[in-house]
Amino acid sequence: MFREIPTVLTAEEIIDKMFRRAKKVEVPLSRNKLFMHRNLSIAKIFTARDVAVSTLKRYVEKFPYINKMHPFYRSLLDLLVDKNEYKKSLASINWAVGRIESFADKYSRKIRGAGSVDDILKLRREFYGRASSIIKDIAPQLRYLGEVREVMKKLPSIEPAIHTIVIAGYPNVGKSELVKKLSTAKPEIASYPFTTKGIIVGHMDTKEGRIQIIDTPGLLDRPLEKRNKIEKQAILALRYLADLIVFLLDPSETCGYSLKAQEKLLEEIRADFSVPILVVENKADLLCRESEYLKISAKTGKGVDMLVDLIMERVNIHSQVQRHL
Ligand SMILES: Nc1nc2c(ncn2[C@@H]2O[C@H](COP(=O)(O)OP(=O)(O)OP(=O)(O)O)[C@@H](O)[C@H]2O)c(=O)[nH]1
Ligand SMILES: [Mg+2]
Repeated sequence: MFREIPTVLTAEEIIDKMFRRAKKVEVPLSRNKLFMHRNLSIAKIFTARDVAVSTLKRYVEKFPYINKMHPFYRSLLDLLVDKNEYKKSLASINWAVGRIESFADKYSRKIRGAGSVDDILKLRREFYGRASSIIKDIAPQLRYLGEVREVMKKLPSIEPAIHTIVIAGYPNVGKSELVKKLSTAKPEIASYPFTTKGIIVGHMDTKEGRIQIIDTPGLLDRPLEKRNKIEKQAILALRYLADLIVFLLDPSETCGYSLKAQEKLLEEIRADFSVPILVVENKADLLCRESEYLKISAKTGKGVDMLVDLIMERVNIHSQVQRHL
């Protein structure tokens, strides 16, 4: 989705590109020196203008409008970039385009009326100076857009229209291990908490079509205002994407957190989200307690087939409800 955003050049790079192209411009030789210099300088000015304008316009066109995005992306970007700064940067770039165009017009007109080669060369240099300083003025905005691009490039590619299962739970309970078993995603798995730092998307191909499986960063049981940016991404996935939440508990407590704390988080999630929740106990190879929940081991694969059946049951019910709506 965000792959089309072009690399953002620095102000210096744009200026270099502008002059490099202008330098190559040639016009047919003519005995009328004044006429020839006029044509040459105007052609150079227009080339410099075209390079700057096309480079900058592309940014304005290709950087997406945050307000037109799916609410998940809108909220995610709100969390990860300064939306006002982003909008202002694009507006400044648009402003620069207008200024460069109008200076190009003005100086080409002046050159047409110039009476000597010296005047023509002076006017051309003046245009170059003006255009360069406009581009230098927007150097911070170009730098900021470059940073936003890096953030956008790393955003997960979500398809909001397809059925989506979000895997949630405390840190280190085995969410990523499960997502890896269930889907095409290859998340990092490690024996310490907060391994997953963003939303990771995988797919599962089923009879009902493609399903999205989303790995989320671990959540601690604490109020939203205390949550860090990493945890907040998990909350956004639950809020905007989940058709079903698979909530993983780790009764072995090898994750480093008590089962009690994990269950408290589960209750909070039940209270905060009106999405169906499937509670699953992981690490059954280490500990299997008596409870009403499905027991699996994401590591050995035990019980994972059963989990897939349960997920498919929910997907079928959901699809039927949707068909009747
Ligand atoms: N014995 C056993 N270990 C498991 C099982 N599932 C996961 N683990 C281990 O638990 C540790 C954490 O697994 P992850 O999948 O990274 O956990 P996570 O919930 O994604 O963790 P965060 O991304 O930090 O929130 C890793 O060392 C896994 O190998 C399981 O079923 N049995
Ligand atoms: Mg993880």
